[in-house]
Amino acid sequence: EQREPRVLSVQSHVAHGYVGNKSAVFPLQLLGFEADAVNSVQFCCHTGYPTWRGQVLGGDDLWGLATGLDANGLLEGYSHILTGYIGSATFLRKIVDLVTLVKQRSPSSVYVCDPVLGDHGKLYVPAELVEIYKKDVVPLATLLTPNQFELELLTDTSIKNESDAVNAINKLHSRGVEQVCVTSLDYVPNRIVMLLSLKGRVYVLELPRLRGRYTGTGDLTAALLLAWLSRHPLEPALALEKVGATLSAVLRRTLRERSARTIDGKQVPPEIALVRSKRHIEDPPRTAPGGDY
Ligand code: PLP
Ligand code: PXL
Repeated sequence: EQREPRVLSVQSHVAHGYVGNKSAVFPLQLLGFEADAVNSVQFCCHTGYPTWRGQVLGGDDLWGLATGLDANGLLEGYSHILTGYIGSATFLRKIVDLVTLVKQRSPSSVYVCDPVLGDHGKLYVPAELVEIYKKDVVPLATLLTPNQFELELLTDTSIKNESDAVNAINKLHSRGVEQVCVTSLDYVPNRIVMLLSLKGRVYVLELPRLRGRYTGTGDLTAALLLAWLSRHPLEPALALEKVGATLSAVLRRTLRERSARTIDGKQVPPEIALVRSKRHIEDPPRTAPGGDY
């Protein structure tokens, strides 16, 4: 019996824009996954805007939804659980319990953990989350998708080249994580390097670094990796290439068609052009796009 792929995605909700579940659910659905979304926070927009308001959910809120799903027998159908941005320590501690419970109910489920902590030297979650990730969350992950800064924090290392990155990745493998994908290494000028390490092999993908900064790309990357690694379990290089092709296409379209806005005196980067990129999500461009950045 072929099991329908079904993801439990626990991430942020924003009314406006594309981060967290808003950045992950649409691509997952386009790629054929049922996506059940649980929100870790509910904000008007992401935290890069001058004003952001809303609610940060706590552990009890998460546990209410989890036990409700379980009471209906609904934790049994998950092929994957995906977690991203989490805004409180109580919520993250309950994630440990939720992943453990999903693994009991769906023994073959895969846990994809995007350990969202910050970027480029800046934490954007409460500092106490770092230790909880390190000690309790990382060891549960099947696939972990840190950016460079998150990899450094989780392994207490400093990364200046590929060999540093591979050593850090191996520390994570030694803690039981089967698959690690570092989504944005910075050591090659004008490039974003992605490293995917699994089954004793390391796959490298380099993408041109685009002008400007975007938010939500890490969330999109984790969702795309989940989808393509699941669809091509024996061809990780192909999966990585498809992820990179879609990511580049989305960012190029964003750069071409949208510009930063000044809101209340603050520059806010454009939201990623996710909906308009529908075709490039369903069918990643075959040749790595080059040139016209
Ligand atoms: N820009 C590009 C081209 C990327 O591929 C990525 C990685 O997914 C990012 C930006 C975002 O990286 P980070 O996870 O550090 O936000
Ligand atoms: O993309 C990470 C992210 C997720 N969720 C919220 C955010 C951000 C980054 O700013 O603000 C609410």
